[in-house]
Amino acid sequence: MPTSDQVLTEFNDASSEWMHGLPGYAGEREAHDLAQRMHDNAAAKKGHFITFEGPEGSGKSTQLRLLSSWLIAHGIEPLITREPGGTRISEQVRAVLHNPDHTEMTAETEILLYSAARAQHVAQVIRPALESGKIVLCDRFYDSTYAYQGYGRGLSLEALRQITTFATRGLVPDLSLYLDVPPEVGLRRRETGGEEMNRLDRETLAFHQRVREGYLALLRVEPDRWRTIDATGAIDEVQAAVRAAVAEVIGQANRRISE
Ligand code: ATM
Repeated sequence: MPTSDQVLTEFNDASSEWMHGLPGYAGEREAHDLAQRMHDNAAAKKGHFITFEGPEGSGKSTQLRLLSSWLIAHGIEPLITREPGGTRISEQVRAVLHNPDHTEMTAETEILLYSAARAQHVAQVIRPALESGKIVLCDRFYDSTYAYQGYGRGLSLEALRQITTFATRGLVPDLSLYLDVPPEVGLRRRETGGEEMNRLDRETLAFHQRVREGYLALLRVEPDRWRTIDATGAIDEVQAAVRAAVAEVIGQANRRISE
């Protein structure tokens, strides 16, 4: 039995002997669906991939850290990582992307750089961690690309989907938490929080409103993968909602595995 990684590699080579030898092989679409299911199963049986999404100032990084401490207290050592970043190469790409002086960067360059950082991150850090059974907590993932570059910048969602699938080789989070705050509240928190303002923070309020609408559209398309957390409340209230969502999803997956 090939591993899930081998299946996806083989799928990428349409002339592969192995793919044509698949039981019940009826064409590219079916082979792709089968490869995807095997991939999903492998991920579900081993690690759990949880992503944190939301506008600036939603407090997702703080919530991620608090969740991590809670998991550690329960004997679970998660892998904490972030996008763009998480590897030596991807952190360098992050510095290029977020440098406020890089005002000449085009939207196309921006999406390709985010995707390049992601490809390295998935291959070097996320996929190996999931395959070794870790819970991976990631501060932003590809939904940020759809929200910021797709809805915010107005790039073609179909083009973004293709680039993203190529970069991640089809990896999908098991659970995505959307920490929701109105953009004006988030930007105000960011400005007064003392953190350095990056190139995207300096975008207009209208841009950040489009980003939020983008997230809400993504939630409507895949309601099972998402949980919305109201992030306007106190830190511990938000954390309680985060823990409840994570416990529910990990519990469901564990029940599936033991059945
Ligand atoms: P934080 O690390 O503060 O979440 O900032 C990352 C920034 O990168 C955030 N900007 N703002 N404002 C969103 C942006 N981003 C994208 O535009 N596309 C992406 O694919 C990712 C991962 C992040």
